[in-house]
Amino acid sequence: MKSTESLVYTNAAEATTGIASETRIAAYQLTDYLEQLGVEVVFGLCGHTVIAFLDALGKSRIRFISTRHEQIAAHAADGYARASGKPGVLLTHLGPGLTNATTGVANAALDSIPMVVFAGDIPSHYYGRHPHQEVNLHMDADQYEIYRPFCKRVYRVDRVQDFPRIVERAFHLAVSGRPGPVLVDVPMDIFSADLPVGSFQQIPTPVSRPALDPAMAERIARALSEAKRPLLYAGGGVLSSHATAALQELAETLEIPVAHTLMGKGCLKEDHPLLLGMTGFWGTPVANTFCREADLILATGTRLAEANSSSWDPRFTFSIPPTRLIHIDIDAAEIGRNYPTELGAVADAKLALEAISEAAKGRSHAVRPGLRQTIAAGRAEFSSRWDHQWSSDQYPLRPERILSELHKALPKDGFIVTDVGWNKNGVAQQYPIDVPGTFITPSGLCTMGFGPAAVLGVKTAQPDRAAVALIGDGAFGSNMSVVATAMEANLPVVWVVMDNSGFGTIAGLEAMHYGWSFGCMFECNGQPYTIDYAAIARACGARGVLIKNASELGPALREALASGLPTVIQVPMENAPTPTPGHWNINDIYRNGQ
Ligand SMILES: Cc1ncc(C[n+]2csc(CCOP(=O)(O)OP(=O)(O)O)c2C)c(N)n1
Repeated sequence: MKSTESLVYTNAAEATTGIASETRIAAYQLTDYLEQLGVEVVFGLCGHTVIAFLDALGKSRIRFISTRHEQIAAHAADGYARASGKPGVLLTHLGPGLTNATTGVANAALDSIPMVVFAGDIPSHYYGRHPHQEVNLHMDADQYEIYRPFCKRVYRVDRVQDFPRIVERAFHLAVSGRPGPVLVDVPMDIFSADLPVGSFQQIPTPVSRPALDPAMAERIARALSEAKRPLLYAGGGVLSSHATAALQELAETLEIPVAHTLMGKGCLKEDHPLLLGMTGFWGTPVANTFCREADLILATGTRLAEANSSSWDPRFTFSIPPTRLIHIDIDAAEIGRNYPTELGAVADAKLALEAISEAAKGRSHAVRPGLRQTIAAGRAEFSSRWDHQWSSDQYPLRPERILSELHKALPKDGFIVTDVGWNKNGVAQQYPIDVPGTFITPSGLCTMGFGPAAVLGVKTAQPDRAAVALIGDGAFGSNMSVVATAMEANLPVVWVVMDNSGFGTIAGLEAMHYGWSFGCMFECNGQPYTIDYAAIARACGARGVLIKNASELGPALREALASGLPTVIQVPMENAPTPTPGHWNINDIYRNGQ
């Protein structure tokens, strides 16, 4: 670690005016401040607009993880935030750097992940002259506006005096209320400008989370205790606010079954007798049925999104009304948006569920004979449709066999990071998650390319725990430079590439409606085109293993996890769809014209 003390010097202008205040270049004061905030890592990619900041970072205690594409850096910062509980920090160049990162930042935004994005910008004295690499065809000096639709706030720092306040605001906003990304767009001359020493002083104020008022907690507890068929519905907010223990207590106190969203997976241990599973298109039949037949649902930390709600079609998942809905969320905008809601409350999920659970103690509830047996039977019936595949010796492998080998090899507290495709849907539906927060997946934006990159951030945050990215070959192929970054940053992650030589999920969807998979499979001269991903990994200096027989996968996974080196395990796999017990309205829209 190099000292930054030598960088403190007296501003020349002030020296001539005789004012003795010391100044120091903003970029160095910024990194000191980030250290003070507890920032331990910045993910990013360089450009001429940010090298002043890079110099300061290099001389600080903060780690800089340099990726080969800004989208990777953004997903890695997102994964870091999910696994650490702290905001991810991203650094990008202007123009193409800023636009490359948009997908990753938007993905974080739609999953309510806290992130602060520092983007270099053109020198402020060139506003209006359309300098090198500026996006400016609509308005002068407004490229930061590209981030407006998905950031909680976009700041451009026009005066160096405002820099400390804006950075403090960015960290405050990223983590408070409904978390999300905030952009701090920094004209490159601002990084290099002088500021009085000590300008970055204000630390974001600790903000208490909104609680549920006791009268409301009593009212909700009473409504749940009096309902005939109540149901607790848990979203990602239950996990991010660490409300799983409170959820379990409430469920057990009033003997209420629990269903969850994609991001709510892990809200109860997989073998909990009141756990129904995920709802929606890729959910489980028993979860959909219980939701549809409930007379009262308490939904917490969810936006009742389309995929989890079977496109809001009352025949499949939720039938509200006649089901009554009570909805608790940190964001008032989510309440009442998709369903008529009897009662809404803006509150932190943990505080709310704790209060309701407390208010529920000692209350009687309707007797529901056979509830646990009905749940167990429903779950067993569904798993009987596919659990024989968990031991299938077929080659190319059945996807379920890949899940079973992963489940055996991965420690319980290991992370399973998915992408989109069979991996996300199959894990959400069929893979037992017992430790909350170990399932990391892109939900809102469902970005192909998330998993291979996010796992880098997960491992950075939790270096002592295993981190496996279970991803399709489409996702891995979209940006294979993650392997180079893992090597450079010494991140021994494992990518399990489920290789079906195509964008399998979409190929299957097209085949179902149109009888072929035009534009979805990987082909060269009309023949299936496969890539030796394992060889690519080896070319990067990492480990690469091609699975040639189903029995090789278990040992390969264990070796990879023990190796201490980044490893790509390429698993040829049948393109078999996940069951879809719910509904997705797209299937009503396709029309075949031939
Ligand atoms: C960036 C992006 N582009 C396109 C899509 C649409 N999409 C959804 S699933 C999918 C296929 C993913 O293929 P692969 O990673 O091989 O997984 P598989 O479906 O074969 O399991 C695509 C292209 C997306 N979600 N994200």
